[in-house]
Amino acid sequence: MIGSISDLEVSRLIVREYFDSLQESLESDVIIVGGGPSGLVAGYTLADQGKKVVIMEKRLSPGGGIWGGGKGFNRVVLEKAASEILADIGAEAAERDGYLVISSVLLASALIKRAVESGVILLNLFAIEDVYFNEKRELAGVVANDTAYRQIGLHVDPLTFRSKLVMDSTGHEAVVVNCLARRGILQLKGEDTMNAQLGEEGVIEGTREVYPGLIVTGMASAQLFGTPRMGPIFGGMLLSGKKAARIAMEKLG
Ligand code: 48F
Repeated sequence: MIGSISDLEVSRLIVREYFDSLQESLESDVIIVGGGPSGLVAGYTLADQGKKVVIMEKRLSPGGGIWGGGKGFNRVVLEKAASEILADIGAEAAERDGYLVISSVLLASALIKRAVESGVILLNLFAIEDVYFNEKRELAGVVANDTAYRQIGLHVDPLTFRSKLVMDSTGHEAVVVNCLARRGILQLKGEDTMNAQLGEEGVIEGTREVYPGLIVTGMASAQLFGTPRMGPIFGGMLLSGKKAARIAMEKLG
């Protein structure tokens, strides 16, 4: 027997639980814009160390470019350097010809599960459209709207969320970096042509604080610094998330 159900109580539980965590998310240590591989790894690594982290993802499902594997074939490849991260998230990969190969569905879902269970507040259907500067002109938050309003072109004003640090983890779109670039604060080079070796090295190297309060991760760093794209190899993205979390911890103390 499933027991007796009150439709109203179902609605009440959803509204109460959701708005409690929305209220919590208004002020945090780190807002990570984009729930792809680099953002998810950075998120749970910081939350594990007691930081209050909010990940804002414009789509319904976090996971970014992982789901699509290569050309929609649902497998991704990682360098062995990422094996500790895979063990930590409980996702087993097969070792093949010196690389790790894993189902893209397993990798995406294991990263999402790990992030949510670490205490990250994950807000999906949140599209970041601008940034917030404090009086010292440091980046200190983001301006978020509902993905659906943006898609249908409704004029609805966004809300502001404050944080000590912001990460641009929006991949190829480099949304936060573009907010600064269109004001002439940062110069965007645009990612270079495909080369997995140089691309992976470039992404890790380019993961850093690029403006007071702003750390770039993953492909957003390639967009900013003009390093190559790399296709469906993901070790660099996971390690970029780890590096970003290390930089954030140094800044937050
Ligand atoms: O693109 P994405 O997976 O970022 P990443 O961590 O990883 C890149 C790889 O997936 C792949 C690659 C691998 O070798 O080249 O591309 O750098 O995830 C970025 C996430 O940001 C979300 C987007 O939906 C995706 O899930 N996003 C993009 N724009 C916004 C956003 C926005 N305005 N607001 C919130 N989220």
